[in-house]
Amino acid sequence: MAIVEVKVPDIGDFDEVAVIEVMVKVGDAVRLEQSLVTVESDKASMEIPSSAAGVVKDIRVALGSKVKEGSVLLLLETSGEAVAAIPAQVGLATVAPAPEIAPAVVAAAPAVLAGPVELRVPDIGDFKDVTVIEVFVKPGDSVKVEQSIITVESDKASMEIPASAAGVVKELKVKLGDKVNMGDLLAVLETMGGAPAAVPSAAPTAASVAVPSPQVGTPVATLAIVASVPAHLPGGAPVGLPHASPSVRKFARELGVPLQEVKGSGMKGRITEADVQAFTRSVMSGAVQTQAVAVQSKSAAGTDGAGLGLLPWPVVDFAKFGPIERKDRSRIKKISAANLHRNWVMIPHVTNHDDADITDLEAFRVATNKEHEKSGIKVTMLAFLIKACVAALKKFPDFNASIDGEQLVLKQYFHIGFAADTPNGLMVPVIRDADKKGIFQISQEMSELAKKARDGKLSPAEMSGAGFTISSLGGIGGRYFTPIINAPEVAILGVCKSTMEPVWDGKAFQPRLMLPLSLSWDHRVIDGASAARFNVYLSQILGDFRRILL
Ligand code: CAO
Repeated sequence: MAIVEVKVPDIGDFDEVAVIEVMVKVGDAVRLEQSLVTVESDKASMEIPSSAAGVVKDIRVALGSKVKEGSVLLLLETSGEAVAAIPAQVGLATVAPAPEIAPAVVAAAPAVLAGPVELRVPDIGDFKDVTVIEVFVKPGDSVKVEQSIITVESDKASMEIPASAAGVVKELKVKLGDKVNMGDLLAVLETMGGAPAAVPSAAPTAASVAVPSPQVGTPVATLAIVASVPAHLPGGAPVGLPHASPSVRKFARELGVPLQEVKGSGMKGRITEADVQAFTRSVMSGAVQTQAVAVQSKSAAGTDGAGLGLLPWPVVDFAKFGPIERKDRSRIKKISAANLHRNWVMIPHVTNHDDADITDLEAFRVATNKEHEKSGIKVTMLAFLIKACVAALKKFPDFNASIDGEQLVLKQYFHIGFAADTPNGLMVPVIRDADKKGIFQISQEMSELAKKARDGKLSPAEMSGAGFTISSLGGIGGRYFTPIINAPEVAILGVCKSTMEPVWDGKAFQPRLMLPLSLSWDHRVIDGASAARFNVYLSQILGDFRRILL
């Protein structure tokens, strides 16, 4: 076993190219020469293949990362023989240098005079008989210098050939499917006045980008710009880069169009700009849903993961490994699972943890219960937490809010949900208008609602309308956890078991009863500073309830 760094090979003059696709993830087994990432400049994209076979241990780049020759892409754990082909430290750099794509060469270009100018295929390295797969211009079109006029493609790569002069296309000498070679005439331009600001015909240019040859370890340059992977439709597993030119991909990115969902109408299923526009129109008209939207609207009970581009859920014959028993999941468990799944996937959760000193509050609670023993009402810590949260929600109204399209709905009522563990699963009854109720009333209502929940007798009305929820595991144990927000709420407080801890008072450690708090919040609405302030304020109130009156 050895760890090998896979690096960006010599990619010619392409400096600081962006990673636009990462095709593997940690744990994947990759073959020698398997494409790992796609990088893109403004004119070309290329897949970078693996220099060794092995298992991906660590990925060092992310979408959007800028890389250049020598940048480490990932770490592979290889078996001894797999690395034999290329020494780890060499990575992919055993390739010949490559020149950059240059504008189509102007043959016999007049220096200043207006008149016809021939655009020819520049030096495209070792590429012979490449196919014209896209023609961007037609007679009568005005073209600017550097504007792409055609795309050519070999079996491994495609590249756009830009114009070297500005002018009006007088004659087009190629059509889709033609095979072209260096020096072939592509078009004749009628230039204007002082044009062309041209590249001299003698300019030594080429259009190849170097990547390793299939003969790993042999230093020869071969072009491998764009993978020839056909476009695929929703439902199909993404298998690589959609078949489209860099400019079409750029166009799609600008519009936020998921190119892998666009069906290409060009040659060999190639996606054209018109396909991207047509896809956008169908999404806007509602005729087509993007996969992302489809996932959101699909029943959250879905477990196949395919809509998210994840691996399918593993299907295992558990009985193969030992005795098992199968039992149906309860209706409540299935409903809450579907809701929790949607909330976890759709809400960007963050959880802040803090501790509150409830030494005095707990002493007060115990004394109160003793004093009112005969009332039959047991005052709970959760009742105090509900009141403390109401005070914090008044001070930080964004926590008692919901997203509604472009707007934030700020609630002026204080209905607090609390998670109740029942034999059938999790339920969330709601204490309405908690701001208007005292600790006794809240404790009593909570105990009634919790009983109803356990007996399966809660009405839908008793479970709706909460603006904020508390999930208390204090009666069970644990330190901290990450509660899942109960949509459409934007925050939830998780509470665990309080414990006596030594707390430094500036002079000595004092035994204090500390309550662990875990506040999960929706980062679309709330930011970390507000969450920290909310927790601090809550802790202050729990530390000294008189603060509620301030
Ligand atoms: N720290 C230490 N002790 C605590 C405590 C805390 N934070 N909170 C409660 N306790 C103690 C209580 O004082 C009580 O002790 P006594 O019996 O000696 O008086 C004991 O723990 C049992 O309390 P409880 O949990 O039954 O009662 P509660 O009012 O605190 O909570 C309810 C009621 C309905 C919230 C609770 O029974 C429950 O169902 N909790 C689970 C919630 C849950 O499942 N959350 C996870 C959701 S995400 O999956």
